Amino acid sequence: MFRDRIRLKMKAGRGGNGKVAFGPYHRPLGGNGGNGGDIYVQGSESMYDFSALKTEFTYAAGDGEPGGSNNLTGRNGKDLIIKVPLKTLIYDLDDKLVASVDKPNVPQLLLKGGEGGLGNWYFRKGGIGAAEVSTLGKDGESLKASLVLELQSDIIFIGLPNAGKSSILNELSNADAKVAAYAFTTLSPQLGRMGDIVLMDLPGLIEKTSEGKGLGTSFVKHTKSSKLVAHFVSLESDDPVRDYRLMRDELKAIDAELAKKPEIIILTKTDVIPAADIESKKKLFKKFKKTVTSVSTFDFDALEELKKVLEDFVQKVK
Ligand SMILES: Nc1nc2c(ncn2[C@@H]2O[C@H](COP(=O)(O)OP(=O)(O)OP(=O)(O)O)[C@@H](O)[C@H]2O)c(=O)[nH]1
Ligand SMILES: [Mg+2]
Repeated sequence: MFRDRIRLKMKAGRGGNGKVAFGPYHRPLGGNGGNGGDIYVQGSESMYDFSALKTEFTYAAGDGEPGGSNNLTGRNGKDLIIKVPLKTLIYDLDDKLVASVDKPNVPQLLLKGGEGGLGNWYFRKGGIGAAEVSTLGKDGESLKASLVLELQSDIIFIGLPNAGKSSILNELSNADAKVAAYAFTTLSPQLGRMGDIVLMDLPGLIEKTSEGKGLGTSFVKHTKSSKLVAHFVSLESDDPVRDYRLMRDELKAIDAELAKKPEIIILTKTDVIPAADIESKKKLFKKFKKTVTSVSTFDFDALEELKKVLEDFVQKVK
């Protein structure tokens, strides 16, 4: 199941205790404890949601080892790196933003491990009595956090259910999204990579999505980073222009920012109408003053052309 919001418990390692030990002639020789391990978060480009993370367990870094005799310092606890999808926002329980992970493969320190305690060797100059002294390792930082995902993409696919969005995503990218001849096949955002460009296929929108019909608007947060909207309209419809207008109105009602993004209109399933009619269908959309292109999953030339159009479009708005 797609998860774009989870709670996680995390705890950095505790410092190891300082040691009280003696060498010959009662010389203090206890070492310091090792430091507790830190917790890092790191963005991963191969994760698209939080389903790989475990909510029922505490993510813990290793504790530091206690100090040893002969003034040996204990080993530091092992650091822990938690991988998260991009972009992940991490909040504490007071809803304060603690970290934002928006770069891949760079570990970001989130929680610091506790310092190790001091052994009695450290206190050797303290005079009588001090020789018996050592301190305890400190607790590592801990956090009960909410993680919120904002998926990153360059182009978002929108349109009515069944318009052919996922089919085209699969043709243009490395994605393997589910395709079927019924509405709401796609239940969560699907990402695919077309060269450097990230495409995001969204569940189909319908009239009154903004009022909670269909799959609702919970995905809107994932559209923020997108530069472009690819609006899919199926030529199977008896009135593609009406479908287009309906969706535009709906987009405005769902999110003003989303509706303002530059848009390209993609007429799909050209194979279901006579080839001679394609141009006239495109002309119907001229009044919207947007780039209009057409495609069919059965037309390899058109798919290649669509790829180019999308690449140029991203280039232009960059
Ligand atoms: N004839 C024809 N059928 C197509 C074409 N593209 C997609 N289809 C079919 O249309 C149906 C819907 O395709 P999807 O890609 O699942 O559509 P979608 O827009 O992702 O649908 P939702 O996820 O429900 O919003 C499937 O049965 C596809 O096989 C096309 O170019 N020509
Ligand atoms: Mg789909």
